[in-house]
This record gives sequence, C-alpha cells and structure tokens, in this order.
Amino acid sequence: MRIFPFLRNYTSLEQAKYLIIGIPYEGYVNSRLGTFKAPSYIRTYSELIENFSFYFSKSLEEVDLFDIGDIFIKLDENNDKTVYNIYKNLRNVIIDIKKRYIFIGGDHSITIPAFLAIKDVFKDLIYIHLDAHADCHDKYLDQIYSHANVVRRISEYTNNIISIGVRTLDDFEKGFFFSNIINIDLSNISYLKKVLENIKSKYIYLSLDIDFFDPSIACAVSNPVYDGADFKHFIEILRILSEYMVIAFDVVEVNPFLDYPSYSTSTLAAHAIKEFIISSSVYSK
Ligand SMILES: [Mn+2]
Repeated sequence: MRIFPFLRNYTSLEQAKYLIIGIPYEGYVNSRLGTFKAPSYIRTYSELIENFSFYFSKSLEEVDLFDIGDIFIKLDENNDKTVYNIYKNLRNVIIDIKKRYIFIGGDHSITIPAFLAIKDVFKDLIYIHLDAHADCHDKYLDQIYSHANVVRRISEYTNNIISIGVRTLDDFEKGFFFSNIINIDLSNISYLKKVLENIKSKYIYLSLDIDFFDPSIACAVSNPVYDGADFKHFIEILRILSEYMVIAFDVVEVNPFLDYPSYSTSTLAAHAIKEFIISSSVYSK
C-alpha cells in the first residue's frame, strides 16, 4: 500500500504549528489485532478529504501542518519496557512549546506514553477521554500499561480527568470511575463548558478512542459498543474546546483489518483529525 503524508505537508518541520506523529503500536492483550496498522491506513484515506471545514469555516491550507511519519518503536518482550521506549522516543520529538501534537495510534495504550511526554513539557494538563470504555482497570490481564488502563495510569499524574461517551463498565473499575472521574453523558455535552470553567489548568490533552462513535459509523474497532456518539457530538465538543488550549490530540483503536471494504472507519478518523486541527487553530489566532 502506498502511504501518503497526512493531508499533505503545507509547511516545513521548523515552521509547523502542528506535528502529526504515527505511533504504530499495539499491546499484545488486544483481542483482535490490527490497530498497529492504523497510521498508514488513516493517512491513505486522508487523501479523500477536502481542505475546507464546513463546521469551522476555515481551510487546512491556512494551518501550518507537518507529518513527521511514524516514530521508531523498539519492541521489548516486556510490554512495560516497550511503553517506556515509546515515551523516550516521543520526548525527543516533543521539544517545541509553540507546536501542537497529533498522535495516530495504535491501540489506546499509546496514550499513556504520549500523555506523559506532553506533560513533561506542558506540566499542568487536563486529560479528556472520548471513549465507549472507562479504561479504569488498575491491572488488565496482568498488564499495567494496556488499552484498559489508560485513565487509571493517567490519574496518577493529574486530578483533572473528564470522560465523555462512556457507556460500558466492568465491575472492577466502576468504583474508581465514579469516585475519581468527571463523567459527561452524550446527551449533556454542554456540561463540558461548565466543568472546564472550574478547572485552573491551562492545557488540555484530548484522546479520541474511535469506539466513542456508534458502531454504525465506526464498525472497525476491537470492542464495539452500541448507543455511541455521532460526528455531531464530536463537533460539539470541538466547538467548546476551541476556546481552550488543546495542546495534544490522539486518535486510537482504528482497526484497518476490520475496515474492509469501505475503510469508512479509517476515513472517519482522518475527518476527526482534520476538524480537530481546524477547530483548535481558531483559538491560536
Ligand atoms: Mn474504547
């Protein structure tokens, strides 16, 4: 398969305001393997996307964007060490505080090293989790760094965690979720505005597990859960966040092996990245 740079590069690496970074990693506890292939598929199907955002009245051509490709991942037979290797490599890339960072996973475990690498530079971070799942397991199949531990691990580094779209929970995680996480229902997204007004932190890390969306528009995921979000919900969230400094965004859990023949889930992820870039660039003006 030919791999295109995401939506083309409109500028140089030095001048870029947005860096796109692929993290093609999937922890071995996923039930249906394939997310490690997502960065190349999402880039490929980004070619179908037109530049202008209908929602935010601005074109991608007006945003300085650079896709650096995929980071090298040194695999270790110990998953914890591999996650640490990803973190170390990202620290070499995340050095410019004037840039914003977009990560294409990978399964959701990549959010842990990505969040930590961003936090090293931007310190006081709010974490916003768009997902069907709570990801609050302390250990999952003996792992502490997996797609099911994301929120739990990140809670060790920030008190400000907001989940939107969670609609399934395991008994092992519900206690932690209800006592530590601000939970926003899809029917009440405007509440996000009120929540953010009461948090002093300046920067936001936004993570989009593609199973946040309903399986009718995002079927190529490892763990589909019904009664999910529509693209309109996502746009509503971006409108609220356009008044805040969202320093990093990731899209995870697209499984290209389950996306044949339409590749509509890969395309949806590319659309989400486009709208995130344009909506957040409105703020920096
Ligand atoms: Mn999920």
